Formats: sequence, structure tokens, C-alpha cells
Amino acid sequence: MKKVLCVLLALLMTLLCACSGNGGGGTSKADSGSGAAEPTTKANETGFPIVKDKVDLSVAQCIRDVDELDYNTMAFYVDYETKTNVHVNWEQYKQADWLTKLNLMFSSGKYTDIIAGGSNGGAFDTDDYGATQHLLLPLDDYLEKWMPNYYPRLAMNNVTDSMYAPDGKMYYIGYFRAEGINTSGHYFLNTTWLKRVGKEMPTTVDELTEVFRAFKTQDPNQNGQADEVPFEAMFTGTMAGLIDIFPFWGIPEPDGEQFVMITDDGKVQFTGLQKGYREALEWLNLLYSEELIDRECITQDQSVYAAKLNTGTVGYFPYWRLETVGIPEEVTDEFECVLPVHAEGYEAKMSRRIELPTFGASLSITCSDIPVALRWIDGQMDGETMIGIIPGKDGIFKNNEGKWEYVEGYETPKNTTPGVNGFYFAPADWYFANFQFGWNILEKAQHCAWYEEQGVMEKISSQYATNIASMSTEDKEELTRLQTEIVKYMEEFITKCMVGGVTDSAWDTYTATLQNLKVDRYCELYQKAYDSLKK
Ligand SMILES: [Ca+2]
Repeated sequence: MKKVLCVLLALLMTLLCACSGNGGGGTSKADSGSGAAEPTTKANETGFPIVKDKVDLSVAQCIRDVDELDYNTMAFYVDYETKTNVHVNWEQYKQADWLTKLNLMFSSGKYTDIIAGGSNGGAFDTDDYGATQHLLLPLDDYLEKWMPNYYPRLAMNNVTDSMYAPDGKMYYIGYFRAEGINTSGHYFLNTTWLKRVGKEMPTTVDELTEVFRAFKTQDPNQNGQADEVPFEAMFTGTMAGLIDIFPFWGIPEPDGEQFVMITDDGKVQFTGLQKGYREALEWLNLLYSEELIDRECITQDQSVYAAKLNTGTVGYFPYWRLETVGIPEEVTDEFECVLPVHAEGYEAKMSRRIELPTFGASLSITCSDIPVALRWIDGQMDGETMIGIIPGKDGIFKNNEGKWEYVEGYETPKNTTPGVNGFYFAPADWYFANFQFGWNILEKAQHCAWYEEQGVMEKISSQYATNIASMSTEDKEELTRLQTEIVKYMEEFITKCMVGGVTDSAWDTYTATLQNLKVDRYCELYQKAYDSLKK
């Protein structure tokens, strides 16, 4: 598989734009750029130091529970103070205490200038503290002038789709390390076995079934035992789940068991009522009956699933990627990433996953000097400083292609750098142009680029409705109530069909039950959320 790397990498670079979402709201929002008054500041407009005479900033900083860091003596920030002339009074909190401490701070009425999270640990409800309580500063009017490193990256890969609060303003600076991903699961087929049983690469469900039957009966692992498991899976999750078979019928079942999809013309629909869903369930029953699928797939967890992949008895499985997920090389060498097959009369369509920024930092409404605070953050986001912040500045070098790369085997000295707690914002277009990814990341990215190029990805990700759009508290509560019942019923029904098959009367009961569980209302709530993005 590695031999195709170069070709696919070139392809990847041209497809990265296409990998990001096609639907959704775009980047322009109401009220931005309305030209707020120029803030009073001591900041120089460009260059270092940021200020002529030393000033103080206060920063509430979340760090991961596993990290032992002291920001007051950390080499990175000691150096950065010299460079910027900005002294920071740190209030550093472990992730476990973060939300409590933040609540205390907000209720005390005395706020630090900056609230910084890094990675995923520091996220809090910026919609509420910003748009509702007005304790965070809307940043829209200041970013272009005072964050020259960060601001241009906001125009890449639709990253701002998820960054606006319900009032159309932006209350935080993102944290983001994209990896060029557009879907969770890929399909891996044992092509060594395929050759041994004398079959061509399957493109339809029927051909795949015949391959499974051959795997089951022709001892392709050549140990004289009928120990082959043609299809290995878990129950849920598109990374390695049974749910990965629905795309064969053009039904892009998403992560997280929401059972909704968005059609190419922007309609939220329930996946379980799509044409082809019943046929997919019948196929699962066929696999189960002939033991072409591991019957334990209904209950086994990821560790059991992964352990089975290691045994050299598996013919086909869905997974995040093939390399560096713990599968031994002698096993992975037998496999290739393959396209989803399609059922007769259908086109394969997979669920699109969007990479989204998370919370990086906010400025409080009482921030003492907005330009100084923003420049202080932005100064940590130029390519060299930002990429160097994970391993430390001595842990990176510029390679022959002019990209930053990690020094292999480099061990970061203690308390020299904030690591993943630092500021980082790297959309795919920026990241792939400036950083040399390791093989594991590149493998996944090239599978994604290939699927995109082959047209097997859905157009509009359901995440626009389920993750990106904001919802009122009332709608959110109603949706959660409906979802709990629907998901429970769907899991039971899929299992029942897989084990016992699908009769006409069972199918009628199913569609009637879904109406009772208000799937229409459920989709309507997501539709409302999705439509709000277009306003
Ligand atoms: Ca065997």
C-alpha cells in the first residue's frame, strides 16, 4: 500500500478543499465588521516587542490533568516575556477543576484578561458566557488587524462554520489541528486471500457476498482449519461498525447513532426510513445466518474487536486506518483499503465527517488592552513557534521541502513548553502546506482523499445539523428526549433483524413505531437547526 503514497499525496493536496463541507453557512455573519471604535492600546501595530514599556496581562489557563507544568518558570513563556515585553500573571488550573474555577471567576465579577484552553480540555459554554451573559468580548472587529497569523487561516476549509454564537458573533479563538479527514471508517479487504480464492475485486454487494463465501470455505489462511471470519465488525460507530454497511445502499449513516442524514438539496431525513434500509438489514441477516460475519459483532467492544483483527483469521473489516492501530505488520500487509461496494440499483454514499476547531481562548469583557492581548496570542501562532509548541522549539526542523518536521526520537525536557495546552490553529490547507505529517496521519488522509475523488462521499455532512448549528435550550431538550427513545429502538430493531430476519409485518410495526416515536418531529428539529445556518 505504501507504494501508492506519492501518487495519492499529490491527489490529496488537490482534494483538501473538496474534503471540507459543501453545505452549511459560509463565513459571513451579521454584525461583523461593523467598525467598532478603535480600542485604547499601548500595543505597537507590528513586530516585537509588542509594547515599548512592560505591561501586565492576566491569563486563566487550563492544562491537562496529566501535565506537570509551571507557567511562571516555563522556558517558553520566560523567553516570550523577553520577546514581547508582556508580563503574565497566570492562574493555571487542571482540567478537572477548570469549569468550577471558571464559574467561580465569572460569578466573582473579576475576570482575567484572557481565558485559555488549548487542546479540548478547556472548552466551556462560550455561547452562554458570550452571547447571553455578555462576559466575553465579541472578537470579530479585532481579528484582522491584531491577529495577522491567525486571521487568514479562518478563511480556509470552512473552519468558521461552527465558530459563531447564536447572535452571529465570534467569542473565541479556535484550537485546531486538522488531519485531512472526511470520514470515520474505511473498508479493508484481505487481498492476499482474494487472490488465493481466485476472485476479482468486488464492486457490488452480491460480489462481496461471494467473496465472503469463498473466504469461509476455501481456507485462504492455509492452516487447514475452517477458522476464517469473512467480515469482522462492532455494532455501533462508523469507525468499525455494522453501520458501515448502510452506505452500500446509498445511506450515509453518521457517527454517534443520530440516524439522520441531509440530502443533496438540504433536507434532513431519517436514515432508517430510506429506500434500501430494509434490504441492508436483510443482507445482515444473510451474513449472520451463513456465519459470514462474526456473530459476536453485536456485543463486542473495541479491544475485543481489535484483538481479533490481529489473529490472521479476518477477511474484511471497517476501521479508522490500517497502520499503527496496533495490528501487526504481517497481518496489515495482507490488506488494502478498498472502496465501499454498492447494492444493485444504488450508489454507495458515505457519511461525511467535518473537522472542527474547538475552544482555544477568549478575552473577557474587562480585558485591559485588547490589541496587546490579541497580539500576545497571535505571536505564538506563526508557523515555527506554533508547530514547535508541541515538542518544544528544539524538537522541530525545516526539511528539504521547506516544511516543519518533528525531530525523530526527541524527548521534550520538562517544563519547557505548554505542548497541547498551547495556542494552535492549523486548518488542513495550512497544515499540509507547512508541516510534514507522520505516516499514520498521511495514511488516513490519503484514504479520505481517494474516497472523495471516487465520489462515494455524501455532499452535505449531517454534522451541519447535529454538531455545527446552534439550537435553543428548549429544542435541545425536546430533541434529547426523542433521540434517547429512537436510538434505543433502532439498536433493538437492527439486532432483531440481523439475528431473525425481516418479515413484512415486522417492517410495518417498525415504520408505525417510528411514527409513534415522532421521527418526523425529530428530523424537523434538526432541519430547523440546519436552516438557521443559512440565514
Ligand atoms: Ca483456515
